[in-house]
Amino acid sequence: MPQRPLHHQFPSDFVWGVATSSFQIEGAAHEGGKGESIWDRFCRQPGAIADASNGDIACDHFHRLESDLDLIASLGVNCYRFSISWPRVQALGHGEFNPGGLDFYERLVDGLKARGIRAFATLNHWDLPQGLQERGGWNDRDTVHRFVDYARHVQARLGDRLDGITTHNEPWVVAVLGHEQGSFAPGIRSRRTAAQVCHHLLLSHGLALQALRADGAKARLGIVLNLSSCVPATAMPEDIAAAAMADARGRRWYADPLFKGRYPGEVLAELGGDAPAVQPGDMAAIAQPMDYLGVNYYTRTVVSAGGEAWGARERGLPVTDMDWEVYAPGLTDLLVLLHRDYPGLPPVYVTENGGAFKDATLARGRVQDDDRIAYLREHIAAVAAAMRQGVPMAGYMVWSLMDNFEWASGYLKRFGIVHVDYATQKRTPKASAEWYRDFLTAWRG
Ligand code: GBH
Repeated sequence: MPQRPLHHQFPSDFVWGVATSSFQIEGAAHEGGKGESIWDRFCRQPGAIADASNGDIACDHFHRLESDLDLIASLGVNCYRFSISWPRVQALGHGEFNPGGLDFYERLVDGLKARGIRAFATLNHWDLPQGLQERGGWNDRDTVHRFVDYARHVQARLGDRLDGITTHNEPWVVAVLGHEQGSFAPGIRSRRTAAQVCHHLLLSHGLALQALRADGAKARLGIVLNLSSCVPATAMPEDIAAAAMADARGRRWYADPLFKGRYPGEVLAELGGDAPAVQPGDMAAIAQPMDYLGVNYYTRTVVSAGGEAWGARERGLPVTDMDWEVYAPGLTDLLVLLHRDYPGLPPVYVTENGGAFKDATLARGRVQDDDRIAYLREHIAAVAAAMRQGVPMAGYMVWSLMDNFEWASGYLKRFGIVHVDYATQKRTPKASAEWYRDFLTAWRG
């Protein structure tokens, strides 16, 4: 059956955005009373960041707010997803809130409103105050309560103007990359710590939702998970079982507590003595009803019982500059799976989707990133396909507005639809930005 043009497959109230995070773009790492974050600290660890860079300047967004707001508006999006730097708001993560710590974000939110753009704020996109890390960080249960205080402080100032508040971005990354593999801040390597950190992240999400609602929340409240569709490498029963286990560890470990109030038993069994300490009432707190679920999707995961011997590139599959496979049907599969597994699933936003591509070269003032355009078009079509299968899709946001600090990859990987020349901080919309703008113009009709 022939489909209508892609832009006609989305309702008029669909949310279209671009996304960023504080540490990756703001810079101004030591200004206005901002405290140190665990990422500021981690970047100083030799070998932690591929190009030995840091977030001190990044995209200098903190000093370029007005022109960056105009840049966002020029794309024709109706939503901007950003994150708030906790140590900018409360230097140590405990004690005094920084006077003026939210001024920058108030200017940002007001600037979005003035341009008719929805504001989706994430409270924790990984840049925990170092002052809390010194007290045990996310492994310490007290951090849960510090997070709730911080969330309430943000809502008290900005809640009347925010359309969405996301508690955490990708708890899997914080737990597993930050505390089990140690490749991200704070660089800890302990499966037991990772499991406890994960529980505290989820608990702080639930308790924050309760507190924000008790305070009269106006914004929609939710969480953002990084999810992937897990497929077995072959039809062998061992590979099928391994894929199911990978799905349990990466998806259900997060979504089951949120939507069913329990951790998947097979993962608890696998963790054994490393399973998190859970207090009475924790699981009910985690399972607060949410106004939306945010899903970050980049690639699928091919799983074999013997572990992944071959990467996607070696298998000859199309990959991005991160070596992540380009596989748009995986997004449809994932969304349909979520809808099937969790009856009453709230509206779903794809809160991040995009790719790093080798497009650093500006030829005659242009970046012709056709691979990124194809990636975005295919994945937007995958969202439409999920919608046709009944998944309650509410929005789609491109990662990222502009090239930025790509965590352990430093500035070597470029995810932006806008090119950033770091020497001059000049922003140049890539062909993909023009494509997105034209697509949105057509959608608006
Ligand atoms: C997001 O993390 C972050 O929210 C964002 O800040 C970041 O800039 C962006 O993605 C791009 O990295 O290693 O082949 O198995 C995404 C993290 C990416 C982690 C995909 C799991 C699996 C790919 N996830 N990754 S692979």
